[in-house]
Amino acid sequence: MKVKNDIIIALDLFQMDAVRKLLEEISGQINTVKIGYPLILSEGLHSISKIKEEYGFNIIADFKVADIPETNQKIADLTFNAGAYAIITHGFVGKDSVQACLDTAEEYGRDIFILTEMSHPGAEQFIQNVSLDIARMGVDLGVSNYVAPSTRLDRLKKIREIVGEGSFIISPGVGVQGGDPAKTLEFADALIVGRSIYASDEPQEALNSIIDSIEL
Ligand code: OMP
Repeated sequence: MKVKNDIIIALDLFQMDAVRKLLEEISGQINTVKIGYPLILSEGLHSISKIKEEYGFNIIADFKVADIPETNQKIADLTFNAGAYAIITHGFVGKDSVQACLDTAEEYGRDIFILTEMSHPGAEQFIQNVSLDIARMGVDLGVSNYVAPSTRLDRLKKIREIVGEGSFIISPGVGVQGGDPAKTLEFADALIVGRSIYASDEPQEALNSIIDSIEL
């Protein structure tokens, strides 16, 4: 997967009009977006197909899938059928649930990302205790894409060591949550950035300044 400028935009907006307004400004500098519950619950699953048709981006569906295998399979099937390039799945539910997403991805020739440790403070309460095991499970299952936090670089580094240089790590938490773009890219392959760009009065400038800070 090649992410242009190493930046994935999190489109946590409620309306396609707002998405289009944002993308009109920045679409030349990105090729990958992440779409999650805010847009899908507001505008429907077909927002994936619409954005794909209109912009040709790779779309990562952030559904943090965390159910029994049979339900995970249904969710993944709908998501890939809508045109998503990849789906983000939780790992704490165990290997059979992850395997269901992986099998469905393989049927479509697509990918999954396993969410290891989350970026918010509350992640220290529960998921941090098992996040390295989640990464190890992903390696055992042959998964090569992971989500890991930019807000705790020591943890991101450990997760990189477990999944290896050949795996692809995308990292949320840059900007508003406190993560540093350049330092994060010492361990991750691409950044997930939401509010720092879409909530800015000048999204293009906000994106440029992140790109500049990475290139320094
Ligand atoms: P900003 O904090 O606005 O840049 O957005 C971060 C994006 O990454 C949001 O879409 C979050 O839902 C998502 N995210 C996290 O912030 N932390 C995580 O641990 C995992 C994710 C994710 O799976 O994308």
